[in-house]
Amino acid sequence: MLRADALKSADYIGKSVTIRGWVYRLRKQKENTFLIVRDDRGGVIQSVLPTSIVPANLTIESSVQITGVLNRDKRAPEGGYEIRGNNIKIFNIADSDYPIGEFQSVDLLLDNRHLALRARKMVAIAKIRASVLKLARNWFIMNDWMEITAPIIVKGAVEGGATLFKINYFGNDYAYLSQSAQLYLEAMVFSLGRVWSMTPSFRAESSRTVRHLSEFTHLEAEAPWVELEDVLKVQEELISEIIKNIIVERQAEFALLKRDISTLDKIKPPFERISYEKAIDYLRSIDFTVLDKDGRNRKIELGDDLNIDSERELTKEALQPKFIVGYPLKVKPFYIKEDPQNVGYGLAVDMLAPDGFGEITSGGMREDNNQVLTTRMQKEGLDINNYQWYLDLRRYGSVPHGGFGLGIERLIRWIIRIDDIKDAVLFPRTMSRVSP
Ligand code: AMO
Repeated sequence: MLRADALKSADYIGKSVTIRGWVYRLRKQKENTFLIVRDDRGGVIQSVLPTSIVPANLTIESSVQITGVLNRDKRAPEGGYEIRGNNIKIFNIADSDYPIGEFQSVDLLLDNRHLALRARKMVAIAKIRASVLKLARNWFIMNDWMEITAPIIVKGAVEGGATLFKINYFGNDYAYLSQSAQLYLEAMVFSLGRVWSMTPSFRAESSRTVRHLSEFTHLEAEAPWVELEDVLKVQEELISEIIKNIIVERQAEFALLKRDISTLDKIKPPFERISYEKAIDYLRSIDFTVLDKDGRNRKIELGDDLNIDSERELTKEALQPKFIVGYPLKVKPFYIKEDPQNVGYGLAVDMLAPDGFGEITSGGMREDNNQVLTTRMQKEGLDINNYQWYLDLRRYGSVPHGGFGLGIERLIRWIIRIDDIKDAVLFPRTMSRVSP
């Protein structure tokens, strides 16, 4: 059985066709009933049926199958095709109190996410998301990277203790939900070479922002015998390839979302690289201020981390993503390798998306000296006992290696220009939401 978009073709005019789906719009008149059906991929088509064969209690979101003759009628919404129905089969008459209407509060839509996801805007986002995942996977397959699956239940922090979700592990023991697969990817470069993974990562983010989720889809990659520049190249090629293909593959969805893709069209490697120090110089030149620990505003200075506001300043007029290279070690986790040419700074890089969207990836070269690693872990308050296996990686045949992590929802948020990251995921998890 064909879906709505495939049916809307000159080939089927005058022929008997059948469509299956849900009642999307319903207008009953004395003689005729106009019924728009939404199929199981969000496509819609109008049908007109004699009111006499339509059940009197038919409601929005009832599931139906309609058979009739396809007609071309310019007045028909959604493309000028219409099914002149002569048969309607009912699978389920929906309760008449369907909670989603045209104008609803954000909270009501989130409370009813399982239903709100049927909206055409949400279907379009879900399809773009599916394509992003597929295109990313394709890129890694085409470039001879090996996919691995790292554990979600882990014993150690990767991105600092503050955002760990602790879980009870069989009564006497505890574990955490993984913040990043990175340490496991590092373990696998010794036997599989270039490796990557796509797993959920969890962060107990206690701040409510438009770019933080407590559960997000994390694409991570790690490779042996690379230098920092190689890590940048992989990222810019991956991102450019995803964008080049998605604007073709999902043209209709971008149009439905009214997303102008002409700027995405221009995304091509190489992306600009600027040093962290230059970024701070620029921010100081425009008198950019940050909130100090004591709550006072002061001018940003060398050593400060970049935040959502400074990243916006750095990218608000950019057309391409930008790499910021060489962050101070003190704002990066224990595993980042110190730059031998620039003491106190790391071989670390973040990619910032244009138009003020900010950080979408983070990565770098990995520290391979166990003494240095141990000291830095202790400084972060981590229990070394949980990292002995990780230190083994440096004891037995360590090689220079590096990688990065990409937040899939951050990427989607930028590509579609979604204000709130919650709309880049089907069932968002945040500080205030774990259901539905
Ligand atoms: P980081 O913690 O910067 O680095 O995460 C990598 C990327 O993941 C995304 N991200 C998030 N997305 C949504 N909600 C969140 N709460 C969230 N936190 C992070 C961002 C970010 O750039 N292991 C390191 C990276 C590495 O060096 O390989 C890591 O996890 O897009």
